[in-house]
Amino acid sequence: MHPTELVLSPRLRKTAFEERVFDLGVQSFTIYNHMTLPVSFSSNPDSYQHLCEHVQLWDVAAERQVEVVGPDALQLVELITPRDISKCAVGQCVYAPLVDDDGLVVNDPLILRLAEDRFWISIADSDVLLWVKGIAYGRGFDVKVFEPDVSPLALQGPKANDVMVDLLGESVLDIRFFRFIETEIAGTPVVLARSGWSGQGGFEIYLQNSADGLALWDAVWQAGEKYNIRTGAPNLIERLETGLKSYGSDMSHGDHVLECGFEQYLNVDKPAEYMSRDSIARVQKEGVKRRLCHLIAAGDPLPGLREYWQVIQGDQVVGRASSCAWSPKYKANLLFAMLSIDVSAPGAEVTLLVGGAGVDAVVCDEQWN
Ligand code: THG
Repeated sequence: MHPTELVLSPRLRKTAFEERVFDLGVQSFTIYNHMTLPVSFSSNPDSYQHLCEHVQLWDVAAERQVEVVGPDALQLVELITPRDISKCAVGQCVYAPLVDDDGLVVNDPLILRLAEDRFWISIADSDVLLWVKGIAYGRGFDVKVFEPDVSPLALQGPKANDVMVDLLGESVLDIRFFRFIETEIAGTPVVLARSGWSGQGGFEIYLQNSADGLALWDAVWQAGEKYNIRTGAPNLIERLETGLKSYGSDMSHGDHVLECGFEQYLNVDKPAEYMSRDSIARVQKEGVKRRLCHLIAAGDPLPGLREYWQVIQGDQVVGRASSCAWSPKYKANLLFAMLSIDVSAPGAEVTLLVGGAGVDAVVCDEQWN
């Protein structure tokens, strides 16, 4: 790797929590939705171990919100996803891929329903605001589409419940998975959801006024001190073990929604109009040519990826690997890879090309079996 420096200027938006992230010794950032997103404060294995045993507070403000509000809000949100949003209750969030008219994945956000006619699309890394504004204008919808001043913090790990109970009382445990309430922490209004980008459980706290960012951070941090709270970031090892795919790496606008393993999040026969209906029906009929798969490669830890690794079988290129980490739980390298459909069944043996060298790998199911 070539160590280099990221220049921070106003064009690279800062988060509401940046000062604390620097105070706590951030080691690296990535860029996400034109903002900084902390990546590491210690080694990946060290942070993974802590996340699985204790509790971490993450600055995930780069998960921006696109607010859609107004009489046509539901119609607009229905149009951009094959998931049935009419079934999403006020106070609920759903994981709903955004899909264009060619069936290609535009983003894979959570969608929160704040009121019958008000949604937050909590986005991964792509310019959803411009996409949705364009559709609203083109269709003449009676809605407002804008980016509100909202910054999510994630509190993740087995002790997240203890921290939140100390802050807000036992009743926070009544919030079910993927539900949220509106409340206050340290005198600042927040949306508090049972969600987060790890399999370790916890909450997401949506700050609604950047000026209160440090006060909110400090209040949660103080409550976490007796539970050995640390900061951290979405963890590569943990997300591979849990099976969380990252938009822009594992799938992107080049991939059809039916190739990405999203079936359980789609309601392709939903009553509402949506722009990917015809493309999805066509690909369902023809069958998909590729599929996002889980791969295991035994042996020593492989390096990180700067670009996709080719996956071959014999002398044929059969896919691309996009994420890789050595898992302490499975004692092997776990990978996500988009593979040709004829090598996508569990048990298929393939070869990864890592810096010119061949590494054996086996396709497995979504539980890494
Ligand atoms: N939280 C919030 N916004 C986000 C993310 C987040 N925006 C960007 C990105 N992450 C969106 N992608 C995902 C992908 C998976 C999940 C959440 C956001 C997730 N999946 C669970 C799983 O796969 O086990 C559960 C999905 C379900 O059952 O519906 O949590 O993290 N605010």
